[in-house]
Amino acid sequence: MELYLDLFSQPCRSVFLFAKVIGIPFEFKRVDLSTGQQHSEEFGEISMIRKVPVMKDGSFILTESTAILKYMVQKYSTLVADHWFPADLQQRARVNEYLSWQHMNLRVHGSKVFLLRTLFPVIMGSEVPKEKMDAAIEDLKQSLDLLEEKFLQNKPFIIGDKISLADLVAIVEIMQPVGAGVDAFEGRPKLLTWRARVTKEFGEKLFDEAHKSIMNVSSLPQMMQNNTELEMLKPKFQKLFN
Ligand SMILES: N[C@@H](CCC(=O)N[C@@H](CS)C(=O)NCC(=O)O)C(=O)O
Repeated sequence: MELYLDLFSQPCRSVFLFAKVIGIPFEFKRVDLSTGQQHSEEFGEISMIRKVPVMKDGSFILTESTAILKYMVQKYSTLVADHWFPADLQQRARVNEYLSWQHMNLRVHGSKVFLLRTLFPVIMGSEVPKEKMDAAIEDLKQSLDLLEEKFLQNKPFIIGDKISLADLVAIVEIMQPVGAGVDAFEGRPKLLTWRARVTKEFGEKLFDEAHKSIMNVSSLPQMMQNNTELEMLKPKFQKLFN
């Protein structure tokens, strides 16, 4: 199995961490988003969506992190403990509920804060307007409130006593604004202890390996300077933050 990844990307980290913690053998194929490798002819042959992660298993190519995670659960069912994606109807539905919710909520809101803090000034050539940053932080706060109050409640993990794909997908998204210097856990003791529990499931070493690049994200604008990718991002940023 080949996994096309860039660990700056949250969905890539979820796929990477899951494969590693379960012990699924794979070849790491780096797609460097900072230099725009997703636009290369070679990657275009792998995925016309031009986003990572992508999984290639023999001649079978799959995009979308949550589809890839579920594929790995089924393909390696003998290795994957049930709690990751429970067979129980309602427990599985809870995981799917979170996976569906997060795309347009925690993911979008955490990503916006991340992009404003890291790339907006270098791409747009100006400081982030205060009202835009305030609005993005407020959206993120609302998503984190929902993660705590609706999904986590007073349970150790989102579906109960054990970790599932939902916790994995949640933590990688929260680490994106954290990497950009916004402490999403501040004033949230419940979320902080949950983070410690989730990290422990993967082991500090593996968790840190996956998050090394995002925790050193301050070097990203410099890496991208004089890079054609910056110009390509400008219209996207104009649309996203108009
Ligand atoms: N819904 C997709 C999202 C994939 C995605 O947005 N990937 C981003 C990195 S986080 C990407 O490859 N962006 C490259 C681009 O937009 O040019 C998933 O869950 O896999």
